[in-house]
Amino acid sequence: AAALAGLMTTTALAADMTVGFSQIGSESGWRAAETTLTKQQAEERGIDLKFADAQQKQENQIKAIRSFIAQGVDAILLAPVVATGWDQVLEEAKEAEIPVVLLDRTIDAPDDLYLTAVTSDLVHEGNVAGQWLADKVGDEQCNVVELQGTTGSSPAIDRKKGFEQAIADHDNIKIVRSQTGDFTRTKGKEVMESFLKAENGGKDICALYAHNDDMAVGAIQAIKEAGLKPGEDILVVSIDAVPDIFQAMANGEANATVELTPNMAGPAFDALEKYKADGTEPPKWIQTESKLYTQADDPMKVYEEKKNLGY
Ligand code: GYE
Repeated sequence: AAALAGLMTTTALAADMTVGFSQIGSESGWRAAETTLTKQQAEERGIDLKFADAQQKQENQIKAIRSFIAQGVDAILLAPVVATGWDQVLEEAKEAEIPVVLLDRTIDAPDDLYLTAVTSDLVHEGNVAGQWLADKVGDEQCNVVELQGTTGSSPAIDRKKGFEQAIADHDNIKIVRSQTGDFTRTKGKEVMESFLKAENGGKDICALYAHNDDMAVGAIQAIKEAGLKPGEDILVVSIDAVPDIFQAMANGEANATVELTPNMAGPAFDALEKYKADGTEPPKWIQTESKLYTQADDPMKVYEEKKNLGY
């Protein structure tokens, strides 16, 4: 009887909850780590995870959400590639009484269309990056080039806003060029090449602010190919704290990064399990921490630690 009971429990656990996950894609090392950790957490918790990769297209995310609704999943995780255009499909999820949890990005929609959003304070991340640069350059003239994240995404909008807030009182610091690199290494390199050409071969550029480390790593390659020293001739500050930026810091080629945890699924699954168990509504925003890392923080030690965290 005990053995059978044990079997029953295991079976029951396996069917505990079915969750559909509409993931943006794998545009960055950070996003790939988020996917790995989400799958690991689902496995550990006996959650049946239905995974859909949208290749960074909103229409694919909307299709995936509709398919999850049709399958009658218990809950949906959504990392929304852009901030607008979700109302209709989230209304359909609400109609079907399927709770939606947003991961790592927010949307411009009434907050009764989602259970909670698990994200960092994206404006604060931009603030921290801008403050670091202001402290670093003091009163020196500093022309900045900016690699923005995906156009229309909440991180691109908010990280820009936060950085501009932080440098607003420093007339010596100016953003002279700003363009999207779509959060990827390839595009980050390409756009940085155009910035270098447009700015006297890069001699007039004091610093790069990249909305994520992957674009910064691509840009570092471009700066080296232009015969300049990243991290010295052109300061490099970015966001995510993925392992490779610590490798660059150890080489003196990057200066600072603001950490974004890839473990958004932990708090998301906690909130969903509680909501399912006793109807407890979580807060509409579950905020994850942001921490500044610089070359002074033993980058190779951090690199080794990060390498075991799903990257
Ligand atoms: O910084 C970047 C990914 O949505 C905040 O998306 C996230 C961003 C992250 O492409 O690496």
